[in-house]
Amino acid sequence: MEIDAAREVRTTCPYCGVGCGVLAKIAADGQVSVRGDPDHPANFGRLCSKGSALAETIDLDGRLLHPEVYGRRAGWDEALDRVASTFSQTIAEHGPDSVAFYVSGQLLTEDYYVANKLMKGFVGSANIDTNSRLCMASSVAGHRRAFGSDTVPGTYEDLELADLIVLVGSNLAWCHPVLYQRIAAAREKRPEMKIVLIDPRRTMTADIADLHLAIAPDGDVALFTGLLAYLGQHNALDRAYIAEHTTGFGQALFAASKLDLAGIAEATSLSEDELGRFYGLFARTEKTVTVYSQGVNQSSSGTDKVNAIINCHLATGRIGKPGAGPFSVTGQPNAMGGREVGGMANMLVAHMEIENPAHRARVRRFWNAPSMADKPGLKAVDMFKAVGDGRIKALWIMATNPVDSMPDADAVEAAIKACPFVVVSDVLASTDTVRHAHVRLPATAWGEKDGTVTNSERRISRQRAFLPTPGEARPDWWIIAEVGKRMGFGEAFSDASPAEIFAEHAALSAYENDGARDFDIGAYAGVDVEDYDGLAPFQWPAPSQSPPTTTRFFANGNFYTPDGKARFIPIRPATDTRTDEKFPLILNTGRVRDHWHTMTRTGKSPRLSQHIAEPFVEIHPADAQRFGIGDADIVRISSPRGEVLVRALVTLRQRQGSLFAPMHWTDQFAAKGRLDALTASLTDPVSGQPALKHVAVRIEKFAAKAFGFAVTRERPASVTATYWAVAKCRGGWRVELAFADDNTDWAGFAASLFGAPPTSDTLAYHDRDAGQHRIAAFDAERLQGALFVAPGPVAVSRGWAAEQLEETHAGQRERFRIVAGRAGAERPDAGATVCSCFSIGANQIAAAVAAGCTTVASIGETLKAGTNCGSCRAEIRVIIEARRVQAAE
Ligand SMILES: Nc1nc2c(c(=O)[nH]1)N[C@H]1C(S)=C(S)[C@@H](COP(=O)(O)OP(=O)(O)OC[C@H]3O[C@@H](n4cnc5c(=O)[nH]c(N)nc54)[C@H](O)[C@@H]3O)O[C@H]1N2
Ligand SMILES: Nc1nc2c(c(=O)[nH]1)N[C@H]1C(S)=C(S)[C@@H](COP(=O)(O)OP(=O)(O)OC[C@H]3O[C@@H](n4cnc5c(=O)[nH]c(N)nc54)[C@H](O)[C@@H]3O)O[C@H]1N2
Ligand code: SF4
Ligand SMILES: [Mo]
Repeated sequence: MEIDAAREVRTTCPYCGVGCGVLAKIAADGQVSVRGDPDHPANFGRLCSKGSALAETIDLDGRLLHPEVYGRRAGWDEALDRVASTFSQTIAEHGPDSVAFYVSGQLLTEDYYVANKLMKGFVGSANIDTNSRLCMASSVAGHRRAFGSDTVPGTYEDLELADLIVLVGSNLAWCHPVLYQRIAAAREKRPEMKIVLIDPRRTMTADIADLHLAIAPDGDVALFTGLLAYLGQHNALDRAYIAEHTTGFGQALFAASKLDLAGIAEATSLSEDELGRFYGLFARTEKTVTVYSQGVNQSSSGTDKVNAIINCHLATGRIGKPGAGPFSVTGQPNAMGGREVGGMANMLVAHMEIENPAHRARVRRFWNAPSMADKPGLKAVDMFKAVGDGRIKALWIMATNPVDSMPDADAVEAAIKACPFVVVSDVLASTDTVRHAHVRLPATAWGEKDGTVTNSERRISRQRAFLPTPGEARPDWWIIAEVGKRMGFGEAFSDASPAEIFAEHAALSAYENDGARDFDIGAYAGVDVEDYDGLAPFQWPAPSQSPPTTTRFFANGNFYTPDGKARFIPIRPATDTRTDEKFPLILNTGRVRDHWHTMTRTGKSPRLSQHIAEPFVEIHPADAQRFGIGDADIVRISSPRGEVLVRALVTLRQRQGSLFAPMHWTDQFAAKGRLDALTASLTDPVSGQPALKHVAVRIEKFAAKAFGFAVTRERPASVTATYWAVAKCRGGWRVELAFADDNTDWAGFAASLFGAPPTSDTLAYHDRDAGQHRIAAFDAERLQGALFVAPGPVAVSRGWAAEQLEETHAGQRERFRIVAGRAGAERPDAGATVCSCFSIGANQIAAAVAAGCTTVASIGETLKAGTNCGSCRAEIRVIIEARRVQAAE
């Protein structure tokens, strides 16, 4: 496409479900810069660390730029014909359920719509499922059980209007940072606003909480059924709302009364006093919003957790009112859009139901579909089992990396490897999933493609292209439509642009609707290319007739059940012990501030890679002692399915008996960091969502003979160490290392790691008795690589070592300083990066505190830290607090 370089293009961030507006600009020299869109109603100009670093992630390094068929470059015609003919042939021989699509909440709505249409209306199977199964499925199921529809009742403004925000299983400070900042700003204006955090770990989000309940893993059902009983006992019910707009209250209350307060205290491992404080606060605060995320959804009781929460809101009539409601926040940029197009195997498009014959008939009419799916398809975990046992013979994966992100990931990888025909559409040439594809299809990436996404508050925004299309990459919707055409469905897949697809999607949402379905954007059914280009962010519902008077749902009932009433779901707390003698600890998994999922994007950014540069596990000091683990040791975590090697981080933020490890590291970035090799395919019985936060494991110290740390100019081609992890830094790469065996040839190892030209000068220091080795190689004045080896975790400053890659080293003195492994006295070690925007480390902040800065604002004035995106403000506050405690001791 033609790109107007002088213009700032209005688009939407491709990361989380907050859905922030972004202004992207290309300067005359081609340099791209981004800033928050001040006019976007999700962020009003703010961006978090990931959004701010978007320009660092759009280079073409590692991109898949041409179609490939069986490992060789092919033209689009050949690749598309091959996909279409193999799918058609498989369907002809084995029936429509022998093929499957596994798609993603990172597809745009238009891509998602076309994929779903092809599978459910034309292939005639519902075997299309999505990574949203791992993410939002329990919320969807809970909404449908209670409301008769998958409706998020509230809006972001409610978070600012609330007097009490309850955050359940959500690390908002790191995972929805701009929402967190909106709450922090609102609370600064209204300090009386209260925040309760319910999370087994003391996360950075605890920084803003008045009360942190370090709940036992999966204690949430007991906690919220207990709350319902408490509301009943303390006359805190909205009896009029219950009578007029709901059914089933009596049974729900009866079920909730199974445990007394002592029983709840035991099931949640919270004290009766803590419970009393939380319950009392909830009971007396009318304007309460309960925000929940993966600590709720990713559980074998996920749907019950959702309904236990919703029950409390229905019982108090706190739903769809300004400042009150249950609020499931979405993870991916288009998790919500995927739900609108019915992207899951048990849904139909436009919030219709696949089990409902009238709905199926309506969609068939609208699409003029030859073979509508007539039953739900396989949900993700079952889908990959069917791939593994040969029932699915052709699989197309789009915009997701299941070899890393599916539970029991080694089994998923084996299934993919065994599948006769695997197609992967991706933007990268090499991911842990792409490596197994028979056909690789190059998709256009963020900044190159056009479409829409829907955020957590049902707001639809445009993603707009501002970069030229690289190589032969094509948008996902085009790729899918071309395959549809080649399978013989030309007429149905003739839409020539995202605008046309969006108009069709909008028309279907209004088709025979008349207020019977929540999702209605009929007002946009007539958009043309020009309207679509200028489309401003809008919230649904947006029906074509009467414009809605409110963007919230259910304040006055009108639920999407046959009788218009909400359903209370009777929920009984149940206990479930997964640990045993062999696997005595519970592994909890999740995210870190500056990485996104399998690091395909954030791993490219030096700024984002510095905050946390290797896979780790958080362990409580008592557990560390029990299992003989020291801080910074390398540890092996094992489950019955697999193992990983990660760095131990001993911390009181972790609960005793539990571990926490992030999901981000893959074979591309670490020797053995694929966390989902450990997780189980145990799922919630209603939603099919896997229980990714509660896995029985054991931990042991990895007996390393030596530890190492290196910086290298080029990315190491291969690393012959038992443990390694690479992270991008400004001048090259940082490499963490540990070795199971004695090594005598450190010079040889260094040479293979650095890949330095033979002309380079090498400087080495060896103290064999002490097990200390340091080797640096220089090419002219530039450092090619430096390796530091020690018998224990290497104590060299990472930031300082990485900086040496960017400096010139003409004199022997500077070169020796590297081999000495010490920053010069005039250059104190900045410490671990806290503020990614300005590269400010923990030691610098601590020094500023020692020099008299006692607030986050004064740190900002002195160091600039925390003054751009603000994502690190919670961490800065923690450092200030820690210093204060030290000073007081
Ligand atoms: N930086 C960053 N942000 C992201 C993403 C990312 O990869 N990186 N991904 C996006 C996506 S797709 C998603 S889905 C969201 C996820 O956003 P979040 O759900 O906020 O993130 P998680 O870290 O997965 O898990 C949240 C918390 O649940 C807690 N938890 C675990 N078990 C329980 C439990 O039994 N009960 C309770 N109450 N809490 C529990 C964990 O300790 C963890 O702190 O983040 C989005 N934003
Ligand atoms: N243990 C554990 N596992 C988890 C979770 C957890 O908390 N714990 N969380 C789960 C959740 S909530 C989620 S959402 C998943 C996320 O897991 P994944 O979806 O597997 O993670 P991503 O790294 O986002 O993968 C996106 C892929 O799409 C590619 N891509 C990017 N843009 C485009 C595009 O425009 N078109 C195409 N075709 N490809 C593109 C990227 O290169 C990348 O390969 O992980 C789940 N797995
Ligand atoms: S909060 Fe951050 S990651 Fe999420 S949409 Fe906004 S800028 Fe992007
Ligand atoms: Mo997610």
